[in-house]
Amino acid sequence: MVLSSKLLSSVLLAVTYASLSAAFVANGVPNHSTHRTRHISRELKLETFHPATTYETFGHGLASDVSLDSRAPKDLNSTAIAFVKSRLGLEDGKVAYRSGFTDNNQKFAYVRQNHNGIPFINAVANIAWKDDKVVSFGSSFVKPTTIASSKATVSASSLISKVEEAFDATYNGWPTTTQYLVKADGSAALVHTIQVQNEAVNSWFEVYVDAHSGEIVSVTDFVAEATYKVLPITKRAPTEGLQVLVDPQDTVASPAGWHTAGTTSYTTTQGNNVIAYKTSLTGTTAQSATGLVFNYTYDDTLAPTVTANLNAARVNAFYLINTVHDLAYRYGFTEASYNFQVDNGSNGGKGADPVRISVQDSGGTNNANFATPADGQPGTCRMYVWTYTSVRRDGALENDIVVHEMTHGITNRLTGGGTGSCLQTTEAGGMGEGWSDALAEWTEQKSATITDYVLGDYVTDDAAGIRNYPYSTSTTTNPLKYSSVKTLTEVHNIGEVWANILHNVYAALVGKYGFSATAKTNPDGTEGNIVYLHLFIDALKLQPCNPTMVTARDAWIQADVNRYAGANKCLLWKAFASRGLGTAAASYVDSALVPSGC
Ligand SMILES: *[C@@H]1O[C@H](CO)[C@@H](O)[C@H](O)[C@H]1NC(C)=O
Ligand SMILES: *[C@@H]1O[C@H](CO)[C@@H](O)[C@H](O)[C@H]1NC(C)=O
Ligand SMILES: *[C@@H]1O[C@H](CO)[C@@H](O)[C@H](O)[C@H]1NC(C)=O
Ligand SMILES: *[C@H]1O[C@H](CO)[C@@H](O)[C@H](O)[C@H]1NC(C)=O
Ligand SMILES: [Zn+2]
Repeated sequence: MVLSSKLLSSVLLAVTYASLSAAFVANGVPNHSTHRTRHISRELKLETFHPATTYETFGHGLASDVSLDSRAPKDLNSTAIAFVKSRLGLEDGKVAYRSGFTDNNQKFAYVRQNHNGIPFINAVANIAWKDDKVVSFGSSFVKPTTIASSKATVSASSLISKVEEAFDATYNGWPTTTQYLVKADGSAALVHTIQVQNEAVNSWFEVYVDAHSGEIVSVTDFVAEATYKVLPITKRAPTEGLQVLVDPQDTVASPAGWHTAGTTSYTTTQGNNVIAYKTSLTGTTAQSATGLVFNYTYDDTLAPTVTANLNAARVNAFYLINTVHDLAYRYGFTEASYNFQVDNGSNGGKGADPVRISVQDSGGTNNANFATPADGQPGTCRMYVWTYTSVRRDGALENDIVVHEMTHGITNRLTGGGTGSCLQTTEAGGMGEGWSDALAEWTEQKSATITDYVLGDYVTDDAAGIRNYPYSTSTTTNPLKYSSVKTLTEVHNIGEVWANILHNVYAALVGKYGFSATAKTNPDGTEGNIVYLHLFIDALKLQPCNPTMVTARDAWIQADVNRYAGANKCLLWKAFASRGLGTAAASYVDSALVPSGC
């Protein structure tokens, strides 16, 4: 017979049963400890829910005066059930034993919540004993607000084809089961579990379908997550520290993930959007462990070419090009608008054109470049090693350089309809350099604070970076104006004028509307950095072939009319005019004028 401390159980009950409301979505942001959003496809997004877990540890073991049941469990099954019933104050039949094992002087048991003989999928508990004393107890048991009838009204077999279609996968024959699933609203649904797989894209799901309504309610994704040790895109250089990122892919932009192109899956730095290699296209980096783990440590005291560093460089380049692919996709650089993908599904545009990024390319030093042929032919990016330091530095490890290069692909494809031939004049080519710096700057922002921006400072080991002035809202720090172009001939120098104008547009928008930290994957917000990137991408599509700063400015103003009903007209004009691109600007003569009414 199990004796429990009434006081202790009621405290535990309060903790355990209060968890459901605390676990709800706060301020529209799903709680990471209980929720996970899974984008299955562009059409299907599931919010999966796991009730909050309480966990207690008891040092050398629960004292026998707290619970007699902490003593030697001979039969794990009945002892575990008795302990949980006692601990949580539950009636008979509410706890079902699942499994357990003994390891020397330790024992482990795993139980599930139960109702009418049907176990719960996501309300579970685990108990551990050492020397036959309970040493820990974890529980996600809940008190559901409502419990569906335990007798299914829709059969599992009648739901299989619906699940296959929704998940683009095939039922794998594993026997279906019927269980309870606690939902985020606190109710317990009766669900059928149906397993589907798609070998081609390496997907394998257990899908939970309501056994009364037939609605798909949740899913377990069995496939290991992809893991990359990289320099996160908001950082600039390895001095800020590489990090292990898990599943950074955005499956709205890359529905099959980053390692599947059409019907072919890879375990290397190759996929639908990019192939990162050295010397030849087969010179990719393989996963360092199964399950798409790319865990290579970069040691910047060693040459870039040592094996681990080369692998880290290819992984970083792969990660960055994919990340820019995904974020640009969210803002409208899609298959139909001539992006870079092997397989473009049925979304228009031409396929067979991923970005090929050649890391530590032997064709040069101290630079990088990006060749953009028309839609349907791969873009080719070459990253070089930089020789300014005694241990040489790798451009693929300075994020702003890789993002700068990838942006050439975006601007060349979006201007003039995917031909890759519409940024050819000196001025348009210069603006191409400017957009590339501006997008690199955008990706590295972390807050609404506007700071001056320098790029290329790691590879050159020079705080001033590779441009003549930092991008700045201060005319003292950066004196460049539209009229500066008159005396400039080199495209990067001209680009600095444009990038600095865009820096001022960015500052004005973020100053007015604030900053979204989730802008890379959520383009729906009203924050300034989101508005900026929408106008940036929209204007590229609107502007003429071989634009000038004047016509590109007009495209921004038009993009704002199209997307925001002109809400930012005066803000934009003022920002452009502050650097000489006012209404009367022409032939590299500045104008500070703004339209009447501004
Ligand atoms: C998330 O849920 C846990 C468990 O209920 C709770 O402790 C935590 O405060 C929640 N976090 C947020 C940000 O709401
Ligand atoms: C646990 O014990 C109960 C009651 O004896 C039994 O019905 C059940 O099958 C056992 N479960 C396992 C997993 O051994
Ligand atoms: C990555 O590798 C290091 C050893 O180099 C190891 O300590 C770490 O656990 C690994 N991380 C992952 C996520 O594989
Ligand atoms: C997209 O790319 C695929 C693969 O190259 C091709 O089969 C398809 O015809 C292309 N166009 C459309 C509209 O999907
Ligand atoms: Zn460039």
